[in-house]
Order: sequence, then C-alpha cells, then structure tokens
Amino acid sequence: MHTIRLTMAQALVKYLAAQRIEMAGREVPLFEGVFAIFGHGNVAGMGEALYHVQDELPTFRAHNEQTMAHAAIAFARANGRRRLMAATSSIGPGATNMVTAAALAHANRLPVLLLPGDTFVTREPDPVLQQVEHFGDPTISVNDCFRPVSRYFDRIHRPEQLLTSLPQAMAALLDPENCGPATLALPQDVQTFAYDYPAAFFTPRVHHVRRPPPDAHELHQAIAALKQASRPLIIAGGGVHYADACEALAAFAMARGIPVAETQAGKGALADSHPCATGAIGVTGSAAANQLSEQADVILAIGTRLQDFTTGSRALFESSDKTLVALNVGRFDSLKHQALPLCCDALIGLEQIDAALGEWRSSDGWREQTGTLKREWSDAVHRITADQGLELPTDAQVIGAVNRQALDDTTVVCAAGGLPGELHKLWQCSGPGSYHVEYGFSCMGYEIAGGLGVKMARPEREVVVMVGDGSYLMHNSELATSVMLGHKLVVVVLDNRGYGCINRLQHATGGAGFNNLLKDCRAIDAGAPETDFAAHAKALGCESETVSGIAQLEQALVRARAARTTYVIALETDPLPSTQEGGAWWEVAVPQVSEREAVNAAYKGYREAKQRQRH
Ligand SMILES: Cc1ncc(C[n+]2csc(CCOP(=O)(O)OP(=O)(O)O)c2C)c(N)n1
Ligand SMILES: [Mg+2]
Repeated sequence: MHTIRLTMAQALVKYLAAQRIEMAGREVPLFEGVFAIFGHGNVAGMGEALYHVQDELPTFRAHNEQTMAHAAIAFARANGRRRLMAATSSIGPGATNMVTAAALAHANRLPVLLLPGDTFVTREPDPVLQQVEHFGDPTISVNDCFRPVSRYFDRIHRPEQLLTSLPQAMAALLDPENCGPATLALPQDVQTFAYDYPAAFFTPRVHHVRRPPPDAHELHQAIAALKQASRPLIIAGGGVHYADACEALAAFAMARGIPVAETQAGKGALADSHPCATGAIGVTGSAAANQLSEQADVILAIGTRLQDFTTGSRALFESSDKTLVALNVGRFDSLKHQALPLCCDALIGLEQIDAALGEWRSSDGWREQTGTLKREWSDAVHRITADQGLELPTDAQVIGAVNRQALDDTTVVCAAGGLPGELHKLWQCSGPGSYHVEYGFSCMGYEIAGGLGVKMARPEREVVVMVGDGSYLMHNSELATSVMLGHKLVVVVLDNRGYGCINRLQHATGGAGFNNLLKDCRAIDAGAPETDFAAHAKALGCESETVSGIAQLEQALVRARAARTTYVIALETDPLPSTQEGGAWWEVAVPQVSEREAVNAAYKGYREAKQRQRH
C-alpha cells in the first residue's frame, strides 16, 4: 500500500483540501479555508500544517474565536450549506470561545467544522497552561462542552483515528437532516504525531448532498389533505433555501394559488413582488400572513422548525379544525405540532405533490382575499417605514431608508435586538439571498461577523449589516478582519443607548425600566459613556460617519456604496417605539406574585393569553 508519512495535523488539512463539491454544475473545493487563532494548543501542530497548504486551503486570521466561527457559519448558510469553512483555536479560552458559535450552528442546523486544540493525551506536562483539571475524571477537558452543541464530536487520541473520524465528520456536515457543527478536539501532542497514512485517503472526493424522497404513504396522506383544502397556506422555512427549492416554491404557489408566509430563516424564498408572497409569519409576522394562517384550512409547513416565533407560542394557527402538513427533511421536525409528517427533501416533496394534484387549486375567494390582504399590508409597510423627519427615527424608519437604498443584489444581515423582528415584518426582499437574519439562536454579536461570512461567500453582493448599539459593543472586532481581507461591508449602527427590545419586554411584563437602557443602569454621576461608534470603527480601519435622521442616512448610504472599504454609519434612534401592526402573542413567563401592581396585571393578561395556546 502506498503511504504518506504525515503528522495528524498535516493529514487533517490535506484531507480537507481534497474534499470537493459540485455547485451549479461546477466542481469546487468543499472548504473555502480555515479561520484560525493560534495559541500553544495549535500553533505548532495545526499552524505548521496549515502553513504548507495555503494555496489549496487558505488560513484567515480573525480577532475572536466566537466571531470567526460565526463568520464560518454565515459563509455556509450563504452557500446553502454546500460550501464550508473550518475554525481552529488553541486550548482553554480559545476553545470555549467557540462553544457559543457551536450552539448557534446547532440551533440553526448550519454546518461548521470546529477544530479546538486540546490538552496532551500523554498528560506528561499536566497541568498545562489553560488546562481545567477535573478532579474526578482526567479524561474530561473543556472541549467536552462542545458535546451537547455538536452534531458530531470526537477527540483524536491517535493519528490513525482520522481515517474513520473525518469521513463521519464530513457526512454530519453535509447531511441535510442532521446538519450542524462537527467538532474534532485535537490534543496538541497528537497534532504533531506522525503516521503512515494510506495515500488513497487523500484522493479528491466529490461530495453530494442527499435528497431523500418521500415515503409513499406519507405522500399520499399529504396530497389527500391538500386536495380537500380550499384555503391552503404555505409556511416557508430555511429548508426551502437549503434544498434550493425557492424557484419551485414560487411556481407551485403561483400555479395553485397558495399564499406563502415566511419564517426568519425562510424569508426571501419569494420576492416580495410575487403575488403569493404575504410576508412574515408569527410573532413578528405581517397582518396578512397571520390573518391568513388563522383562516387557512390546511397549512403546508416546509422546511421549518416551527419554533415559538413562527407559531405565536402555539396560539396562532392551532385551531383544531386545521390540518398541518409538515414537509421536512428531518423526521424530528416533521412530527412537531401533531402534524401529518412528510419527511423528505423540500424540492422533491414539492415536485411530487404538484404532480399528484391534478387540476386542484385554492378557492377563488381565498385568492382574492390573499390579494387584498397583501395590498393592505404593503400599504401599511410603506406608511410605517416612511421618513417622518424625526430627529430620533424608529427602527422601522431606518429599515425603510436602508431598504429604499438597497439594490437587487443587496443582502441585509442581522441577528439580535429589536431589529430582527422589525426586519422580518418590514424588509422587502428582492428574492433568495437578500435576507440573512440569524434567529435560531438570535446571538448578539453575530451581525458583523455574519456579514463578513456572507461577503466571503457572495463577494459579488452588497452586504449591509444592521446592528444595535448593544450587539455592536458585544462583538465588533471582525470589522478589522473585513478591512484586512478586503471584504467590504456597509454597517448601520442603530444607537438607541441600550438594550431597547429587552427594555420594551421588561415593561410589557410589568417591570420597571431597569438595567437595559443605559439611563436605567448603575453608573457614576457622570452617567454612562456616550459611545462614538464612528470614531470606534475608524480606529479599527473602517471609513465611518455619524448622521442624524433618515434623510442624512440615505445620503450616507450612497457614500458608503462608493467607498472602497468597510463603511460604518452610526445614527441615534428612538428606543421606545416598535411596529404595532401585525404580530402575534409570544409567551414570556411573568412572575406569579410581585409587589408591583403592574407585574400582577401583566400576569393576569399572561394567564388569559395562555388560554389560546393548544398543546
Ligand atoms: C449573546 C446574547 N446575550 C443576550 C441576549 C439577550 N438580548 C436579546 S436582544 C438584547 C439587547 C440588544 O441590544 P441592541 O443590540 O442595542 O438592540 P436593541 O434591542 O436596542 O434594538 C439582549 C440583551 C442575546 N440575544 N444574545
Ligand atoms: Mg440598542
């Protein structure tokens, strides 16, 4: 047998560089590259190995392990889960910094290969710098924190374990049903151990993402349910995008006269101009989609996890006279909410349903109602997002400005705060790829790093990151990475001086303003610092400016587009208003007893609202 003598780390990167995938008829590398922050846990082993493969597998230096992994995850999502990145860290804090990113990828069913360094398997120098010693179990290291947030986890104790572990890791990353983070913990000594690897292990391999077909019985049941429907509705989730089924969905909805509502991950499946596009569904949904969901007789949920924001905490479309069909590539999701399961690939499922439906269409009245509600909602959006000339504009008005300035190839990126809800309700999508909001984990600090990952995946697109002051202050350092790599972002910072959405939630649950807006926080007499976001971004190498009001913002966006490097625009906004139109109830637990009358009143309202919830 022909063998090649390599260290474990050299073999690992050589294998990654040999993985390929077909995208749009073209064979391309599966891995774009590796984000890396080195320390003693990976610099000698992984660092040396990566140095030699820079042409096939580039290394990108970032500024924070969590956010570099966020960028890697965003890259995979913007590539429809078909192209990937890896992230390698040192041991200890570098490794645990990536745990949050692993959880984010897990919740969103997005692939990322995490390669944290680990302590010596020989244990000879123990305890090494940054080792957490577990008194009762020396086999545990901090990397065991990755287990509950990884779809695949292994610790490579011997170099030859790569031969069996790497193919499994690749399968987990590319499996549409169990897609998520794969973590290979790499003890620093084992990274450097040599082994005679079979040369065949490094033969280029072209991967293919499986498209599981439906079970005949489940398909039959789903078709029978749809054929009886006169008021059908489709909920489109992220799975529609990942199955590349957006076009098929648009054609199916049009031909059959079915309104389509979208989840956060599904948004953009249809362009807003599509006659069947009724906007967002759920807690942050459009009045059109939510009203239609209440009145629908059959709901076909495609590629969605049916999380609380989609179902209004199970109070939105849960009446017993409704049939829910859950078309999902994962059995786990297809069984939720007592749905009729249709467990298969979204594209194949749609094609087979369509082929069996004959002349069936929704009722004339339903299609008319869809058109009316769509028009009414569209008018509302224009009204809500119009410039009112306010000194402190609302989030909605800022969204209007950014949306008016956006091009067809603009992608808006966001994750946490008040913005995701407002964007879900109000952002008008030009089609697939135009909307990238991380709302499975809604992780503050994903925004800028996520924007970087999107830009790396789709350099031809304009990437606009919308971010609150809180999220910006939590993680902003990948701005410097975007400047360094020449991946230009446009970043709009909405400074409402605090955690605006949580302040609103606090009041809605009867609480007093406390520890959210900066003015309500413990501080010395001089008060909280007034952060100069434009100056901060400039210090990181970006171009930047501060503007006041919507008109100035729109002019600044034009300058930002013309700029060569990442451009940050900061403006002050009003923390109090949020869009009241549309929306649905969301369950947030309210204290059962309190000395505050407002809390007791909120609890009463909470109990009443829970009556509508079905289990
Ligand atoms: C990492 C993380 N910590 C805490 C939260 C809870 N949380 C959600 S939004 C938010 C405030 C965000 O503030 P900002 O970015 O300024 O947006 P705003 O609410 O003001 O629109 C907080 C604390 C979270 N989602 N993620
Ligand atoms: Mg804020």
